[in-house]
Amino acid sequence: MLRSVLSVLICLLCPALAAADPDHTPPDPITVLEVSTGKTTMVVAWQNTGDDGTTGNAEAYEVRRSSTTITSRQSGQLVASGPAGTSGSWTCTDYSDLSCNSPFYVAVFLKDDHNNWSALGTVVYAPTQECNTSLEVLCFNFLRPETRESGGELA
Ligand SMILES: [Ca+2]
Repeated sequence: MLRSVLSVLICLLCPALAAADPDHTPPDPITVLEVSTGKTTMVVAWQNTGDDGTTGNAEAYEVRRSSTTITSRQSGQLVASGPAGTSGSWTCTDYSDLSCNSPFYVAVFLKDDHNNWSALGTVVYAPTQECNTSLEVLCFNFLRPETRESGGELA
């Protein structure tokens, strides 16, 4: 009798025990990051890490941009956010209406479903092109050599 009562109590504690041991492992930093620019446009593409390091799938991304270098998640301006792609997949975002011939630094961060944010990864310096060019860029025609080799697609 006592044993069965104890086992019921233990089972009742199971969810509480699980909740007491939340996920403390953030996604790995985004280090595979490619940025290209046109006169007033920018393409930011990155390879997603995971929920725990590179394992599992992260929940959401943030693209941060600044005219000076980015040293932490808070030091860049939030310019885009959305659901993270699966681990190892690429996500591409693009931007328009930027000032030509202007300095931009870009970094991407991922968070998991326990609000653990990835540390700072690669920061890319990507100034927009000269004002006398007509070159513009879009995710649509941003194809990476490694994606073509693997047959993968942009997320
Ligand atoms: Ca995690």
